[in-house]
Amino acid sequence: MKSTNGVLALCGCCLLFASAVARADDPQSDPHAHHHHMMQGAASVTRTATNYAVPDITLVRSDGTRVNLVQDLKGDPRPVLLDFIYTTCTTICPVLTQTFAEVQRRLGADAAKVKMVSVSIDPEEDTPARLTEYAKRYQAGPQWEFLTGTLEASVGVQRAFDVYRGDKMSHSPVTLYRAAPGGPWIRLDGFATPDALLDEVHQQVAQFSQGGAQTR
Ligand SMILES: [Cu+2]
Repeated sequence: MKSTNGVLALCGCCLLFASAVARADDPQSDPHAHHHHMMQGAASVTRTATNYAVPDITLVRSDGTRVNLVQDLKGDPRPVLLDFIYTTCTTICPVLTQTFAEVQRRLGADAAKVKMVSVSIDPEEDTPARLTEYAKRYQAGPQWEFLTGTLEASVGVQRAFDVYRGDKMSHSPVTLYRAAPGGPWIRLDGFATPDALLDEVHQQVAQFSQGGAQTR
């Protein structure tokens, strides 16, 4: 059962990615070109400003704490990077998570001035303990929280940010960025590079530092 799911997940990701690349780089004769693109993060990224309302949904953080998203995101003045992942994914999610890890590394001490949130789209498998282990694997700092919860809650959050695609096998890479509470979300479809995310974040971090706002 488990291995079957794994195979399906891989195929879903590859098919999805292959079709995305085929659209972007048509004509595309190399059937494995998407793997190269994925490794380099060079596939095209679409950037759009959106007005998603943060859903009033309670999730569970990897440390077991219940977290209401509205309170969590409204009550925090920091810029927010948000993505959706599951820990057993072997295709898209490792790339997204590695990208967040790289952003964290390059921000250095300034990482504390940014909030990073990864929401599991496979909450039944991704227990808080699993997420803790996953976070450790990527050396996630205290500014980066990993959230799970009920399937209903996870789907609700995915719908609120328009990333729900029916099941985890058909997910696509999306990163969301919000500069400040109440502001619009920037949606990056595709594999946003660490450089691209740092570009979004840097100006905000500089302002934030000058304002002397408190960090947690
Ligand atoms: Cu994935």
